[in-house]
Amino acid sequence: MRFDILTIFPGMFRGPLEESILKRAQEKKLVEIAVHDLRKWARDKHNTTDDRPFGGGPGMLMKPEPIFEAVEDLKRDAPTARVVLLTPQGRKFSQQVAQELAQQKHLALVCGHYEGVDERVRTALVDDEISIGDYVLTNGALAAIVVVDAVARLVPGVLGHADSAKDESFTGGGLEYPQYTRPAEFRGMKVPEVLVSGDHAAIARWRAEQSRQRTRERRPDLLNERKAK
Ligand code: JBH
Repeated sequence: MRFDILTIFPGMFRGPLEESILKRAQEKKLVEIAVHDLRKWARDKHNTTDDRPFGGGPGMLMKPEPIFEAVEDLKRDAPTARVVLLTPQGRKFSQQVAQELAQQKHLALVCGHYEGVDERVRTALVDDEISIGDYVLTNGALAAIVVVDAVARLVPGVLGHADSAKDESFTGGGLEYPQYTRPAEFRGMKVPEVLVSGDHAAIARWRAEQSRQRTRERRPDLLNERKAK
């Protein structure tokens, strides 16, 4: 799967994509991630990518021309690419949306900045608008990193088998049960007896009950979500 990212802050992508699972996925050629500086498509000598809003008001908007021309260039190589704008006004990102995007061969992610993006980018260029949650970020770069991480790990071969099974349990709607590793006693805190009992049926029952209880206490919305599906 290929990701093309359009941003005026390419430096923000350097660390996160070069560590751990995403790094290995790229080395194995399962995932290709290209980060493009939108300023490359700017026309004037100052490489301007934003401008003041018509009608007045605070803040700056991203100009349409550099974004349109960048996406058109990308589409020459990948005509089927799905173009996604990261914006607080988009539909809310979730595991379900990640699974949907993971079906694509090619994603182009456009990172919005400042107070927003010229409306013609939404109406005439992008296929989809996504928000990673209801809080204010300074720009879409971190949102794009979140989307790349969540989608790339769903590409076949990126995770080991143990991890992919785990993903299904989250999609199933509940929170994870408590987990422990050695030592069996740490600063007076003991691992629950059942986990060291060797009784696998009892362990499975305990985990299911803990997961149910934790979900009911902390995320009752997840229980309702499962019913709604
Ligand atoms: C995306 O998902 C977002 N939530 C909050 N702020 C944003 C800013 C730019 C892009 C988001």
